[in-house]
Amino acid sequence: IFGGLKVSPGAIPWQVSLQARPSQSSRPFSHTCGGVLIASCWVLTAGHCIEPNKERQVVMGSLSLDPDDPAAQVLEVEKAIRHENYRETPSAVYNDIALLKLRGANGVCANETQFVKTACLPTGQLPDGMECKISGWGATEASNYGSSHLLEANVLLINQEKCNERQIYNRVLDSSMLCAGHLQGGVDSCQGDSGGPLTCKENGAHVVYGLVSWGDQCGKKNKPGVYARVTNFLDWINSKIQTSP
Ligand code: 4AZ
Repeated sequence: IFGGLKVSPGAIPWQVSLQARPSQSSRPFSHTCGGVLIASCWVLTAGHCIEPNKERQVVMGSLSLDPDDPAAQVLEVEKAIRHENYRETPSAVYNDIALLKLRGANGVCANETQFVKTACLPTGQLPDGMECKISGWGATEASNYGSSHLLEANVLLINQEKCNERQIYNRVLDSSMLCAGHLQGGVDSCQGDSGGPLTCKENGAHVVYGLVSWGDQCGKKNKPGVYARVTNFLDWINSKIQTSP
């Protein structure tokens, strides 16, 4: 997160760290992306966070990602489901969404605590200009290597036609994306935040309105962050969760 502040314990309890290592290796898992807990056994993340031939785990409840943190919960990923129409081109990433099914017993995976809770799914579009929140352990204005403490920042929802103007993203955005940030620059998501939450308040509930997806670098003027537009994928999410054995 560029231009962020440290998150207080329990303030963003749906934030997870998606960690990966090559399959069949005994190497330690390392943070690769963010994610959002939406049910005890389900995490939303970005499609581009799902590389093949990886073993994955998620860590939640810990701001420092220290596995010895007594509040940390570490869960194995049983299955990763990337959107069928996920597509990467040199100019954009389309349908950049995936679901992770966690391994558990009897429908229980993550345990709800003060530090681990689910975010709600949105029910409709929210207004341009609304203030929402992003968070992650990704790169900062001070370090390309990311932050050891979870950071957050406030961003504004940006009108889609405005964000598609020539001096911004020049017509590459489609309905699977939304822009949020500050057109003057300075506050933004960045590499390593991908898949993590853009949450907004809808009728008093925290809803995951976007997932960190891409952008032209980080924190630049007229280059706001681009997020997967979760309202575009509600049927997809519900169908995958319902039909998963
Ligand atoms: C990335 O490289 C990335 N400023 C993520 C988010 C943004 C830019 C790049 C948005 O994963």
